[in-house]
Amino acid sequence: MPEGTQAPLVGVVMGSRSDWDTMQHAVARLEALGVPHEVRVVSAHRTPDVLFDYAATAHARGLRAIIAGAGGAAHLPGMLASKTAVPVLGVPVQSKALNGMDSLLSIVQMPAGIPVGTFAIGNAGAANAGLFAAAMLAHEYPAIGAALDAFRAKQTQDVVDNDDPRT
Ligand code: RP5
Repeated sequence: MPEGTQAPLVGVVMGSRSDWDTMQHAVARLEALGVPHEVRVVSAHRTPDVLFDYAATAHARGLRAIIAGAGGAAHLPGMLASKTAVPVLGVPVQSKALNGMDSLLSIVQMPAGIPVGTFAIGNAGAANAGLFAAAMLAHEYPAIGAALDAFRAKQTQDVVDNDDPRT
């Protein structure tokens, strides 16, 4: 669903434009499942005031989840979670220097009281964050639930139909 045709339910944010190669996989899943969403660059370090405003207004704007991707000193997901009770799904971007271990540990080691749901490093984490956000919405939005069920059924069938790795 293209941005702007319906009020976004999921915000996809990332610390830098350089994170898009990874975060596009979250957006692709949301688009495929018809989840209204928006996409923004919001940096914890370069635009902290934008981060605070994004988090402070997220609930009132109707966001039900925020998918936040960042790399290196990946403070974006945790800082968003510190400013809003809207669930934050953190995606560790695979950094060049440390292969994303820095990103993963920065996102996952939150203090008790401020939860961030942390996903795998890189493309798989981004894709799964998109699927997870859709699952969070599936009960309340049956069309999203049906799209998710269809995706999973097709995924399963594709494996069954291609079970000989030599062909
Ligand atoms: C983080 O620093 C971003 O999330 C990105 O993964 C990393 C590098 O950013 P750039 O220098 O490529 O803009 O804040």
